[in-house]
Amino acid sequence: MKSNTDSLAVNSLRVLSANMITKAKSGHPGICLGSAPILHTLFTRHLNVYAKESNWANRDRFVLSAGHGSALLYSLLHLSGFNISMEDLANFRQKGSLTPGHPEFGHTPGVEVTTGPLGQGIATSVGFAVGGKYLAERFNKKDLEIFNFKNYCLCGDGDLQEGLVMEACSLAGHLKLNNLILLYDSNDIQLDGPVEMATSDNIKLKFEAMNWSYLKVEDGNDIEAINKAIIKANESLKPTIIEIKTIIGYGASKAGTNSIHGKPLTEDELKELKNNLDYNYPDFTLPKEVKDLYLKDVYLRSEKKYLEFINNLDKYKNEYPSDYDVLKEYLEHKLYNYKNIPSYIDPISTRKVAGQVLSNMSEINKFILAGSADLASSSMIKGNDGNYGPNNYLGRNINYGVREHAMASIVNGITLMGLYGVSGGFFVFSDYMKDSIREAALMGIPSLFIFSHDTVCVGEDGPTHEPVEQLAGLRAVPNLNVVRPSDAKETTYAMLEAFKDNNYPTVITTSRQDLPVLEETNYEGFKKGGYVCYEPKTEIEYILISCGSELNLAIMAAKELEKEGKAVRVVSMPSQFIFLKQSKEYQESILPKNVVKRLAIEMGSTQPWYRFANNVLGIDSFGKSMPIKEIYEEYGFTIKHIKNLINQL
Ligand SMILES: Cc1ncc(C[n+]2csc(CCOP(=O)(O)OP(=O)(O)O)c2C)c(N)n1
Ligand SMILES: [Mg+2]
Repeated sequence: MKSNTDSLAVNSLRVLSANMITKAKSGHPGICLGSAPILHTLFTRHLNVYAKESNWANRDRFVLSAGHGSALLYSLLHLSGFNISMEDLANFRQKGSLTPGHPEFGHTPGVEVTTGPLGQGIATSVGFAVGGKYLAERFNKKDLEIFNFKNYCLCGDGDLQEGLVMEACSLAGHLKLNNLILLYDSNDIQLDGPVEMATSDNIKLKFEAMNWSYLKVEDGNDIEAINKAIIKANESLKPTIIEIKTIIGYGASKAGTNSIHGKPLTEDELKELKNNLDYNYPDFTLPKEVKDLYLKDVYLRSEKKYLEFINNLDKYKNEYPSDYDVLKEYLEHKLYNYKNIPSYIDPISTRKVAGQVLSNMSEINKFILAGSADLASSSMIKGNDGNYGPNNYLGRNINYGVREHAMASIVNGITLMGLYGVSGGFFVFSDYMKDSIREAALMGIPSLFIFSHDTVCVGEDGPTHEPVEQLAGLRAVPNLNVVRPSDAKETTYAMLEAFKDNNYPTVITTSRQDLPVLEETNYEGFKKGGYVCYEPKTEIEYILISCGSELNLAIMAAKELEKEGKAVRVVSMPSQFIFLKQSKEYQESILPKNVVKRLAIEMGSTQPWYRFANNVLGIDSFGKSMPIKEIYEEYGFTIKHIKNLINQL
């Protein structure tokens, strides 16, 4: 039953969040005031999050997709015992604080996903739900459940307008992910004004059409009704959206209007808020009964769940020792020793190699969940053990359908679960996935995005299908490893490196066409991002830098030039990101300052190469539809043209 303490707690959350925002002189009070009762109900009555062991594997996940409500999330985490002090709350949005403008994974304890770009939180939650179902199916026994956590996500009107969300929720409904509950803060207002100016969707019909359950709570201050809806949602066989009607900025004088969305309350408005809520505690303090309530109903209630989990692990160890060994691999995030990787001699496309290596790795590593955006047979990226779905949550191939953006966010969710998320698609369509890839880089998680058809050599399909500027764009993303392997060997190395516990995501691009397996490529060099793969017999005068399908061309050109008396070193640079992490001495040894006659060669935008070479043979226009045979000539990627360019230096 709702108690006076519940009301007091909700108002404490409201006033504390509003105070944080006013003190910071920036933030979003509207959602904090409006949705405080929703999250109070969730945290105190449902969510199992144990601050002392904040990463325990069976915790419920809560994601604030409406990341602009960060002040409310931090207040809740503080009350729930996470290591966020009242001083941290008072430092909201300040330089170096634990409480940045939007929630940042890995920065603030209890934050499960970096949110702020609307829609990302929901789509990543779908990835959590996918991972949760897989883990439950793999490990749970009839009499002993190890994984039964739920994934809750709070979203606003804006989240639901994002195309990404429609992709992700459509897939979640199809997969019957009933461990996913979306709490929709439905206040009919967004940044620019009333929601009706931009949408007239019927959310109920929309979600039901996607195979979701829909529940509605008419009064967002009615804790009992919210509680009942969450209980009901937990019984559904489908994912559930609970639309909860709230008033943006509840309690403030500008409540119900968009002017409260993102503008701090003035000191006078704060006073008014406290009056309206009949709340009389000093700023940045919390009533003792509220603290006690959270201690009892969040911390201690969750502690019980945690201890139950630990106890279950013990039982599992005794009763199912061989399964326990696998469980331990998951819990300890074991790094695998892949011994069954094929080796290659004959020319082969690197997309094929990536697919084969992935499949071999997946035989050993049971935690790889891979899938393509309806391009498994083209990108060659496919998970093992059949298709993932309601009849087989152990299947590790996820048919994402043509939903690239959601695929990338779901890969992030899977990866955040401690599993290995891998996606496949056409490189040109990486643009659709860009913000999700950026999120992975920002969070510093080892998501793996593999893209085939990496240059204009796609050929007949023409410019719509031919990436040109994508390498430049992705290489500009901080903390993202973009790898463009040149042959089967480097592709294998790229895969092996991507499955380490890196604190960055990896993009691997692969070729559509067959490429020779090069004598000159090697793992030790590859690990440095750039290395000498061909060295002339006399003192070097020129350097060719290349990667991907063009490396072989560079080596052949260097060999011919050598015959003509020109000493040309060839540097294979599959990853600029890794190369730039090496010591200055190493970089200098590969690209000595005194050798200024350099040419970089890549079938893509010239832009990324000018930091390494003054001259670049690239492609700065869109591609063209034509058979592959004519492409090399068309764009000047021939030994003859490279020789001419070198001769002009
Ligand atoms: C992808 C993206 N586009 C735009 C924004 C900027 N933005 C933040 S909140 C918001 C309004 C969202 O409306 P709603 O979800 O209804 O939030 P409310 O105003 O109810 O708090 C916008 C446009 C963003 N954070 N992410
Ligand atoms: Mg809204």
